[in-house]
Amino acid sequence: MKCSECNNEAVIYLSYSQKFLCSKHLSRLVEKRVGASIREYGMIEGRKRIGVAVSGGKDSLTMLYLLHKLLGKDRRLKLIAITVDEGIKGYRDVSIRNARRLAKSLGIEHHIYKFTDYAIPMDRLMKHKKTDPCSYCGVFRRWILNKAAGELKLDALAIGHNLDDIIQTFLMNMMRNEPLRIARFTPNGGIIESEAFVSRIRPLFSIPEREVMAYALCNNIDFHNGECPYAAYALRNPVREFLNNMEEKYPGVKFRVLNSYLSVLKNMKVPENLTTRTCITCGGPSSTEQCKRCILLDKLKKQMGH
Ligand code: Q46
Ligand code: ZN
Ligand code: ZN
Repeated sequence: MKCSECNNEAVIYLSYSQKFLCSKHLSRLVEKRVGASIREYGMIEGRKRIGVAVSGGKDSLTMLYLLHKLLGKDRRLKLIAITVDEGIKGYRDVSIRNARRLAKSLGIEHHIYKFTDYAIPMDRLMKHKKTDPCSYCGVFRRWILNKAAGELKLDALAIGHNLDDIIQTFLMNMMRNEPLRIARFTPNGGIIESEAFVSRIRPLFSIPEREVMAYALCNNIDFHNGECPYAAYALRNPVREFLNNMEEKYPGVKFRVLNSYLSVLKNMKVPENLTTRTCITCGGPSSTEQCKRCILLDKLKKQMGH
């Protein structure tokens, strides 16, 4: 098939716009849309030091590549890549190499923060606990990223969530009746996120997963394609499947869900009683006396006999 915009061979068909696109035109579309999202949501306005969370997978490396391409020439800005090493052998140790390679080739400073230093490595933890790895992992990773943001004096932290991730999370938060989480998971920091937490920006929020994948392949981004051995998303998998089936039957449905989500966000009221305190153990921000990471860590250490 030929590209709908030129005579080149097409690499992807976009059913929502009924277009075939070649590598050049797909790249142009993605870059234009990401640039527009960054501007529309003021993701870098007034910010100088932008952290980029890179795991080494396709989304985060595409995000690093794109941010460098779109913003790299702006001398007022500094991009700093951060990888969290959760201590998962055969998975994260491999993907870290991809992250390191790309950061190095783009000339971007790269820092690695390890669970071994601030939490319990996932491989060790999973020898004792067999349930719900991602909830432990998520609490520790969030704490570490916030600590990294403080140490590296970041004004914002870019997270590589694509359109599919965003709408899956939106539906999951509705299914769990977690309206506050909907408010927190925004393209540009959370409307209820306290100032004690670094603002998270999501430059890929309007790019469907398959377009991120196509962009990475077309631009020779050398990403790690493995899956975490503990990826046990009980709810995410059926939600992903449901949305993919809907998109196949009704092209454009994913964008419509995204737009509903953005409208809901605009109309959400900010709760007033969300005060931030200081964790008595680590000194980090917390809504309770001790932060979630420290509570978990104490509990796990006791259970694991430390
Ligand atoms: S690393 Fe950690 Fe993920 Fe593995 S244990 Fe779950 S949250 S799946 S991105
Ligand atoms: Zn073309
Ligand atoms: Zn703490």
